[in-house]
Amino acid sequence: MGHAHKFMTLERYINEQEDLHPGATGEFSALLHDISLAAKLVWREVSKAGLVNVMGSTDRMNVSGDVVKKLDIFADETIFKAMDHGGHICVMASEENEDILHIPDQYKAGKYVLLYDPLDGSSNIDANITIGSIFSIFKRVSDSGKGTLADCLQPGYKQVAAAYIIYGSSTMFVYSTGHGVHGFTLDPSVGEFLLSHENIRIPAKGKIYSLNEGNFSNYGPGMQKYLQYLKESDKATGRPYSLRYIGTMVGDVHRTLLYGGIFAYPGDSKNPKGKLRLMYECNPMAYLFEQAGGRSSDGEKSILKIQPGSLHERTPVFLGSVEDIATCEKFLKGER
Ligand code: AHM
Ligand code: MG
Repeated sequence: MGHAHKFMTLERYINEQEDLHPGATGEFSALLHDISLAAKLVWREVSKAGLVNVMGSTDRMNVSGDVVKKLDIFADETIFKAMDHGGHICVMASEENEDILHIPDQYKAGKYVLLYDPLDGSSNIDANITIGSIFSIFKRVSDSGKGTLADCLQPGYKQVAAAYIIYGSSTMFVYSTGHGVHGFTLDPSVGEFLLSHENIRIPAKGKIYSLNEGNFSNYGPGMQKYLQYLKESDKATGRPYSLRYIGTMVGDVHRTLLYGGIFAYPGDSKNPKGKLRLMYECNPMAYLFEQAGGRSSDGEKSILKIQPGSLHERTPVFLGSVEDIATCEKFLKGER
């Protein structure tokens, strides 16, 4: 036999983590289990995305005669339905919906709050390029009963967990509950997420940058100078950097977390706050980066310090290795 190897399912990992917290009621673990079920349900549809027109359905009906929903709407509804009846959540909010989402009256409201981006990178679906789902979890601040908008509008440092699913060449579940960042890869033949990346640590410095550089002419002078800098040749500082950009935040961020470097969606003259949403995209990813020993920034401070004013607000965002974010911030502040 080769090296000793034990299979660790996501389910078992979550339960063993719970045992480390003597006071735990199991509510939180149940919530995480439900997210992993939601992930599998969405993955099942995502993996068939290209078949919609093959299975004999010009009018967007599938073989069983159901009207086929757009995948992002399907993901949105599936995640809501997977999470609404566990008794652990009091309110949800999703990138696809204007207002907060209440738990149906017949179900118990719990102590957690869930915000999610059901299908990130949806413009990439038809080209069979990596997409993802993103989750942010808070504890409620209201006392009891139905959750409120105030429960949702908490700064990112108050998160108690964050996760993303990447539907890539493999499907992975990456999450943190404040004790490191752990990655699980789906074995589709058994339908289980298996521990593949325990305690992910982002390198202190990378050599890849990732952003939509097509917006270059709209960037401010600091950002432009930084990008010029990354492209200059200098052995000592590992330049030029390589550029990689998928255009799915989950994909670009996942690579950055594993390899290091910087992912950015800066503000520009057309969109001063950039494109990405604080509550569904930036907060959960910032939490994961900081948990993995990396940094998040809005250009000046940690993303996690932003006090949100509304559900769908956007923020410039920089995520990556400690050294790379520090260098970027210096350029943005005009110090270099
Ligand atoms: P979406 O939630 O509508 O898919 O948009 C978010 C996506 C991110 O995944 C990605 O980082 C960004 O938008 C790409 O934007 P752009 O096409 O401007 O580069
Ligand atoms: Mg998105």
